[in-house]
Amino acid sequence: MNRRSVVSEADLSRRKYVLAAGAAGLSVLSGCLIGELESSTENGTASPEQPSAAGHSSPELARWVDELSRPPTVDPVGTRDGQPYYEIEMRETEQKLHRDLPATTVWGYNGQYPGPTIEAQQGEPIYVRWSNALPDTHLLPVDTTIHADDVPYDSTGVRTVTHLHGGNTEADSDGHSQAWFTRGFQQTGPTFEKKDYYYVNDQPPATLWYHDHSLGITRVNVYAGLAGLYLLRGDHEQSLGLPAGEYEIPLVLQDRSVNEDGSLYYPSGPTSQGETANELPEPSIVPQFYGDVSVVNGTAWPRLSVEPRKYRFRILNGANSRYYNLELRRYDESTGETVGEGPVFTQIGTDGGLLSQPVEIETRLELGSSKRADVVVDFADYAGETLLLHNNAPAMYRGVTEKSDPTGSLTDIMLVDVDGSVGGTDTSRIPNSLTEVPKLSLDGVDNRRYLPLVQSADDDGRPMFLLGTEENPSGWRLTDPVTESPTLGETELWTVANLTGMSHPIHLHLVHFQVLGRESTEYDPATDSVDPDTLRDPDRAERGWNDVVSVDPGEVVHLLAHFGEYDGLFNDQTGTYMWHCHMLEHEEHDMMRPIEVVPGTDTAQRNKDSKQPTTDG
Ligand SMILES: [Cu+2]
Repeated sequence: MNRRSVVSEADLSRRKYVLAAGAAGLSVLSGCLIGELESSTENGTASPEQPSAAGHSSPELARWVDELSRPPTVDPVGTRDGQPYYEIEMRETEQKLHRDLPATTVWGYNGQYPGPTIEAQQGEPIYVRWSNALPDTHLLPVDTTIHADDVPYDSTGVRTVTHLHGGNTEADSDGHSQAWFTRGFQQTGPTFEKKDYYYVNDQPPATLWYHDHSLGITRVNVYAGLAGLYLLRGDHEQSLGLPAGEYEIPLVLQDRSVNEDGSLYYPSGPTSQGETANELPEPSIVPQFYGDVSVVNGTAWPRLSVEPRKYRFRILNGANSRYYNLELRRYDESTGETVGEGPVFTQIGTDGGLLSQPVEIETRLELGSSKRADVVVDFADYAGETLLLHNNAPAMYRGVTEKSDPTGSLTDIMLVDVDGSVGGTDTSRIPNSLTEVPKLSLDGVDNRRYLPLVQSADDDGRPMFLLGTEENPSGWRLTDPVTESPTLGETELWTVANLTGMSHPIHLHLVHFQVLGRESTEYDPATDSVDPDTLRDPDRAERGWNDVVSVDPGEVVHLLAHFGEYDGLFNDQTGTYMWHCHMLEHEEHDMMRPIEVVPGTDTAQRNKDSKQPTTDG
């Protein structure tokens, strides 16, 4: 069942109100919206020929002329304390994104875009030295007013810091946004602690990824190419018989805009998007970014050849702002038309690891920015056919504004050619039972928080989104005092209420949470209790460990998060982490807040008792 099909009338009336409020500020981006406010929020499939949000159109590129490439895996360079030690250097490089485009200057980990895949094993810690060999100045427009009090924009060198997204990681290795460093560690940010990051890998096997998280320039650092996958594997998971080796393929989905000379295009401000704006800084941050070129694993509109058998795909939404809502469709390449349904996605895992049971995705696979899906697709019935990986998520996802979306959908993502015959016998399988996912329950909750997502404006009158609390529903800035200080060993209920005009993918560092359920923003934390029986259930594919949750406009999502080891899974950590919207333009301005995990009274004993787990979840 698609949870979105069960929105009450009350939801809808409330939704109109909040959307009207939220849309006002968005007009800076997309011009006149008011006539569209009453239109339905159903997804439409817009023409892919529409220009990008920035009023910039990338050159016409022939589709499906380049093969999909697979990011290489990276080997350790040695050991440290008996554990694998990696050195991964960020540097500028030139890379062909498309046959007909000149090479594009990108930034890549080890000079590769996307970065090389780190393959780690559950229970085996690794060290990584992320080093910075980037040029003195940025490749893309940088708005020096964003966190201007905390960021030395006038100093030489590009600031970077790498966050392992989904890692249950010690705070000093988490990639705090102010733990940045410049080339050769010449200059370091106020929370910088160490050069060699330590990943304990004491969590269920999962599809993690790493990316830049540097304060004020995360959006442009990631856009320049600083992102890669981190696959945490486990003995149990590897014994399941899932498709493996050449039949396991990562798909890093991104949208980009390019210029005729092949260079990356990123808008220097909303004024360059064709709107009238007040006097804005130059460059100025844009509220959202939507590119008009689909890039998968660093190649524009690629095609992939598969055998008619099962494949495992590790799909990451690595886009700055864009949502993807995916399905495979039969495709007639001579007409460019889709001609029927293709194979379904069988989802076996989400952000934090395997689901307990496989889930057939009956509608579409929704991925907000930074969300991962571990899926199996069986191409056996499609021998000799061509399939299109099709997206119908508009920009400004699930807001009324999506109908006036100036970018349209980026509908065509990737082409899949299914060979006429299978190379060998397909012995892979999808077991009915994948793992045990211990349940977090409302009964075990020690502390509750109400966290509204709200729209605001900055001193220049630019729209911005903030995270609030029950005490301050109008929202906090990033550098306001810490308001979320969970105690190690405790379980919390986080009630996230979206009072803005579009969906936001909300990400917590450190912990993986479970989605208890959803209701409308009629919910009042002062008077209403949370009754699981009256909530809309989480999507079936959400019933595992998540670190990103999509919160639609007018919607409240109740999350259960346990801080520390839980039922033999995860590990105890204290210190400062972040939580934020993962639309990078939102995170930067200013939809990000600290989490300070504080020790509990029995923490010392728990640390003494904790052991490396021998099972994977
Ligand atoms: Cu957001």
